[in-house]
Amino acid sequence: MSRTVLVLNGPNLNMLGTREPATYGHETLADVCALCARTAVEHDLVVEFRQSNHEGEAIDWIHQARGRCAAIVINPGAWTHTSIAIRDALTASDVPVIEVHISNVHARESFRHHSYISGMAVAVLCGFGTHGYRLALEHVGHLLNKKG
Ligand code: CA2
Repeated sequence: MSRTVLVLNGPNLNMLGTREPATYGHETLADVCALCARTAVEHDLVVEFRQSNHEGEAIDWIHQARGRCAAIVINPGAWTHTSIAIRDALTASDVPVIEVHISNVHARESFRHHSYISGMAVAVLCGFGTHGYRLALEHVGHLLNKKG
């Protein structure tokens, strides 16, 4: 059984740690990648860490996870609130999805309150900062260990 997890980050998340520290903290995306790599080792997972500003590229990566990845951990960034295409790709992948947001989107502007992804995700984490990525991967480990 695969223990590979696609950790996919959407648009502008490459800017993490460079602006808006009050909302997103000081850690860079490279720091988040390192956090995911450490967590993967602890839970015997293999992480493929990716970021794209291009929706079609992200959709291709999601399609490629089908039949290959045990889970997709996704911070869809602003696509959360706009993209039926990302949701459809995630559904078509037939891979369990955990949605992660660094900030608490429900405490922010009303346009961030709706997610096209949450309705098809097995779990949603928001407001835990970058620690949310660790929590998501720990949950993947837990789910896989349960399956045996
Ligand atoms: O809280 C999150 O993780 C979000 O997914 C981040 C998205 C936002 O559109 C969602 O509503 C919530 C934005 C990502 C942009 O990240 C930046 C980080 C630093 C500087 C500029 C952008």
